Amino acid sequence: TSNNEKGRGSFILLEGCDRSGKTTQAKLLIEALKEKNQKVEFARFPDRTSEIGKVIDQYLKSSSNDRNLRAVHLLFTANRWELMDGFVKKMKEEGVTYVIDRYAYSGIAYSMANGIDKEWCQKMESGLPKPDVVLFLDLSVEDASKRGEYGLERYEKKAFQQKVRDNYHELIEDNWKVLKNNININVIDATQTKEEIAKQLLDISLKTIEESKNKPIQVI
Ligand code: 2DT
Repeated sequence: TSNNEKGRGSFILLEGCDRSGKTTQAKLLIEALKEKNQKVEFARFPDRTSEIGKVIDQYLKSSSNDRNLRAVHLLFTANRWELMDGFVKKMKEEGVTYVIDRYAYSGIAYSMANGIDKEWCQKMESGLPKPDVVLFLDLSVEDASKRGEYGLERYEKKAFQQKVRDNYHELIEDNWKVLKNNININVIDATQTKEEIAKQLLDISLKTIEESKNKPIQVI
């Protein structure tokens, strides 16, 4: 429940592979929601500014393979746990809606691509706040790679991205049943124009804000 007379804000999550347009669309969505007089803030995971985030940043930028990949998964997870309390407080007390770029589903899809089993990954995410809606920007690796060179970070390679995309699709197919509660997920065709995508995301987000304002925040 909420201390805010207008109800709580929503947790809107953007997910997808590298180059699927998440960051661009997050920015557009925030501008559009502000125009509709919504209180809205942007966040992203990993958040590289915290102490844990700095370690993650080093990992992503290095090419050495001497790290234990479960320990790496736990760093990303810890980064969510350390920040979500503050976000939930603002959603409840100030009615702020969060548009978040990546979360636990990136965590699971990328760690699975590193060979870690799905069930182990999901256990580490269990109990985190659940997004009110997931907007999955779906783009083939072929189309994504046409958007220009991948960057230089560790996971920005075609073969790895293909595994990540397959994992996302596996997770979507069982409706992320691997997670305790079903997820409200929308698969968005990311080959559409920027404007078409932005309009769909805005419509779904406004509906979500309306529907969740008087409902408690659930956990995954
Ligand atoms: P950005 O390019 O969006 O900064 O992401 N990743 C992300 C994981 O492996 N696990 C996670 O839990 C999260 C949130 C995806 C940097 C890379 O980090 C990956 C790409």
